[in-house]
Amino acid sequence: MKIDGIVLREIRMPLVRPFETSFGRTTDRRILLVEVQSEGVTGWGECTAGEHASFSEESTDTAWLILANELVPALLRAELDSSGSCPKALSHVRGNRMAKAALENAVWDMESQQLDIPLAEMLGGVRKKIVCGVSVGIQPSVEQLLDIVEAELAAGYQRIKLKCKPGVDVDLFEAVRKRWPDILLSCDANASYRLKDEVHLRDFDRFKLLMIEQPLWHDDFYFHSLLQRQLKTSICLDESIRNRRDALAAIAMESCRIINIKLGRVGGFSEAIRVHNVTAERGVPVWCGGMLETGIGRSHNIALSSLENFSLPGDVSASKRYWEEDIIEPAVEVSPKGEITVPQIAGRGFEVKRDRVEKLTVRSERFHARNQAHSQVLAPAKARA
Ligand code: OSB
Ligand code: MG
Repeated sequence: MKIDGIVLREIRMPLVRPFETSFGRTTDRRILLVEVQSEGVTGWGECTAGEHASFSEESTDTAWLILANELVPALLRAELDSSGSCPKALSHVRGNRMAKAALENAVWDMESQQLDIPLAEMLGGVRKKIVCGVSVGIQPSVEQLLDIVEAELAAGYQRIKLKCKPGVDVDLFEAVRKRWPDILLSCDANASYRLKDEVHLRDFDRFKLLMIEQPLWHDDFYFHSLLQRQLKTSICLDESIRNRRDALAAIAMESCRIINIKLGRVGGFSEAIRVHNVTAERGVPVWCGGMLETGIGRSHNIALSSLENFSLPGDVSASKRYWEEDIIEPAVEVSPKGEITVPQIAGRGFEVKRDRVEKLTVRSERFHARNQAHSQVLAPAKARA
């Protein structure tokens, strides 16, 4: 597999509405995109690191640094025989999984086009349609939350996940359950509770939630296992699961009964497939998480969600929930039944709108294969401001 060049770029895009979690509020995204070029074909990757190192240790800026200084040069030096050999080529760098995923996923994207098969098929996907849920951020009032839930249910979404934190939890569940007693409902605490909250978390059981996502520390298994014993509601781990071994540990310790797989958080498609396979073998259902991605990351999430054990509705939803205008064509759409059709054409199945990407770019850097000379191209000062 011959890689001719790699381009890193940062684009800026405002969200259609702010997204608030227990760790902060996002209004404008700074997104790092990776382009891998090989024999006339371009594969795209999207880094899911946030603007701040709050969800994980990575941010847009740390990912840029590690890609430019370590990962891109290493990949250009490596002799790859397939996308699956990327992790080995990058293994001398510890952590930085979101940066690695952006690069590795671009290679998968590229290879699926060269092999002329759908990306989903290349990953081993079997589902023709994926089931969609939504993640609803913390709202200024319960009334506003109810309006959003009503609109999402009317749009067909099959599961509603409410972001919560200490002080913003049971009131929301009570209001939503009163109006919709039977919907699939879950919550995501993003690591905001502590062991002293155990009695309070036990009280969540009365809302018949499908799961409580990451109630305790972002890096914990043991205390989640103690908590899970005290709860009827299933715990789902997100932040804690970085790789297949973590999934094995969490399952063995009974820290959770459901796992959320995020491509960036586990370091790319290769590790995501390994986590998927080990959960499938052990009968633990999974679903695909989201990180406010543009259409590039979104299309990769769709391909991943086509694997067999993605049996619960994921956080992969329509482009228009996040963007006025996405950077892919067509935009990701969700049917009135709350499903996305997995593209059956070669590659990711959505064209990247290059003109739009160029317009949104605030910085870019190009790396060439042979001598690794690279050029830095800055957008006009106006775009950067
Ligand atoms: O924990 O799932 C999370 C967004 C940013 C950081 C963490 C999370 C999220 C989401 C967004 O829930 C889900 C989406 O992209 O639709
Ligand atoms: Mg989560």
